[in-house]
Amino acid sequence: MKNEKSVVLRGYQFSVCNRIARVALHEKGIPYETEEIDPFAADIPKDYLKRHPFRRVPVLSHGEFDVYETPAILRYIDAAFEGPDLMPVEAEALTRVAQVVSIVDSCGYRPMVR
Ligand SMILES: N[C@@H](CCC(=O)N[C@@H](CS)C(=O)NCC(=O)O)C(=O)O
Repeated sequence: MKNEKSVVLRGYQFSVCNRIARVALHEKGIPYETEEIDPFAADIPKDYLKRHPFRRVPVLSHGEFDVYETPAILRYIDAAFEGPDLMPVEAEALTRVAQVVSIVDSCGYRPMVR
């Protein structure tokens, strides 16, 4: 790791987005803590809603830095920490990754998850 600030992933055990962030953290070899947040609960903790005003999961915190939206979380994990690169550098491969992520976001999430 480039620095030793604590890493906390706040998410929901059944969330595919949370799982994606966990896979990225494991691939990079980043030690982290977790906090269970049920985004469907009526009583989501107020301090969580300061980190994610849209009441979704996950949120990654690294020291004082909070980020939500899974693609942004993955971008941060890849850029801020040492370890194997999560994204290819070659233009066509990088573009295919973006295409597949977009397809799954646009067309896969609802039928496969909801
Ligand atoms: N675009 C967001 C989507 C986050 C999202 O929708 N997460 C789901 C769990 S996978 C959630 O919190 N759902 C709660 C709800 O729909 O109220 C991201 O990429 O992180």
